[in-house]
Amino acid sequence: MYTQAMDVPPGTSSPHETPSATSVDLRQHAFDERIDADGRIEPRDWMPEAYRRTLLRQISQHAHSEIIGMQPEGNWISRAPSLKRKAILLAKVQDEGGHGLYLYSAAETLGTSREQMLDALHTGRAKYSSIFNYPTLSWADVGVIGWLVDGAAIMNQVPICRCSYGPYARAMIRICKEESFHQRQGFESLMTLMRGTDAQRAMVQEAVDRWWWPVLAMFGPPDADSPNSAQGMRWGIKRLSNDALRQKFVDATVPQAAVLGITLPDPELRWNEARQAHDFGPIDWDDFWSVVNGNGPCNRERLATRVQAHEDGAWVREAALAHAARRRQHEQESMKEAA
Ligand code: BYC
Repeated sequence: MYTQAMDVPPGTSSPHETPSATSVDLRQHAFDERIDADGRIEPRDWMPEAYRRTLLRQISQHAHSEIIGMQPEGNWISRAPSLKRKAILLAKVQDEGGHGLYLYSAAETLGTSREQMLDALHTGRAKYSSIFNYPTLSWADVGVIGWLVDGAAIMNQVPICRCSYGPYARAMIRICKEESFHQRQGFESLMTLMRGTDAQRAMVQEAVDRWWWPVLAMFGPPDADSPNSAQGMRWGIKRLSNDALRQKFVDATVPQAAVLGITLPDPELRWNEARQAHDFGPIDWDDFWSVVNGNGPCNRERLATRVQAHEDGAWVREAALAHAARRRQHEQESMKEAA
C-alpha cells in the first residue's frame, strides 16, 4: 500500500473550499463538530485538505491491495484439486476484484480519477499490502491465505465500517460480509487437509510456518512507529490502532489453530493471565520494510503481472467506451425524435 502518490499538490482546493478565512474557519468548526459527534462526512461536504489526502491514500492503497491480492491465489485456479475447490477459488478471486472496484469508486469521490490511481500503482509510486509479495508455493497456501490473510483483513476492516467517511464505510460493510465467507472457506479447506494424510497435514503446517509472521506484520508498524495512526484515529478513519488489531487477531486465531491441530510458529506465544491476552514474539520489521520498499520475494513479479493485465485489457476499455458513446448517441437521437 502506500504512498502519498495520489495526493493532489498542496494548496489544491476541495470543491467547497472558499477563499474567505472566516468561512473556512466556520467550515472547519462544523467539520470538527461532526467528527467529534461521530457523524459521517459525505463527498459534497467540506473537508480539510489533509483529511481528504489521508483518505485518498488509505482507500487507494486498499483498492490496490485487493487487485494485486488476486494474484497469489489466482495462481492456483488452474491447479485446484477438485471442481468444487476451483469454483470456490474463482468466486473468491472475483470478489477481490470487486472489492477493488468498490474502493476505487469510493476513492474517486475524493476528486481523483481511477486512471491517476492506476498510473501510480503501475509506475511503482503507490503502495499495496506487503502480504501479497510472498509466493503461494503449495495448495495449502490457498487455505492459509483464506484463514489467516482474510482473517487479518476482517479484523482490520470491520472497524473501518464505522469510518467517518461515508463512501468508504459503506463499501467496507459489503466487503466485510464477503471477507467473512473467504475466511471460512480457507478454514474449511484447511480442516479438510488436516483430516487427510500425514503429507497433507505437513503441507498445511509448512504453509502456516511461512505465512504467520508476514500476516502479523500486515497490520502495519508498531503504534510507536506509525506516523499516520494518531491523526487517522482522531479523524475517525482508523478506529483501532495497529497494535490493538494485531493483538485481537492473535487472540482470536490461537483457539482456531488448536481446533485445526496446527502449531503456530512462535515459541514465545502464550496466554498472559494478567493482560488477559496472548504474549507473542518479536516481528521482523526489517523484513517488513524491505518488502514494503519493493524488495520482497514477489514485488517485481506482482507489478509486472498487473501492468501486463492492464495492457491486455486495453481493448475491453476501448470497447466499453465505444459502446457508451454509441448509447449516448442513440439516446440523443431518440430524444430529438420525441421532441
Ligand atoms: N503493507 O502510519 P502507518 C486484503 C505503510 S487487502 C504495506 O501505520 P496507516 C485482501 C503505510 O501505508 C488488505 N505498507 O499507516 C485482499 C505507511 O506508508 P505511507 C489491505 C504498509 O495508513 C485480497 C507506513 O507504512 N487492507 O485484505 O495509518 C485477498 C506507516 O504505516 C503496511 C487495507 O488496506 C502493509 N501491511 O495504517 C485477501 C486496510 N502497513 O502511506 C485479502 C486499510 C503499513 O505513509 N488500511 N504500511 O507511505 C489500513 O487500515 C491502514 O492503511 C494500515 C496502515 C493499517 C494498513
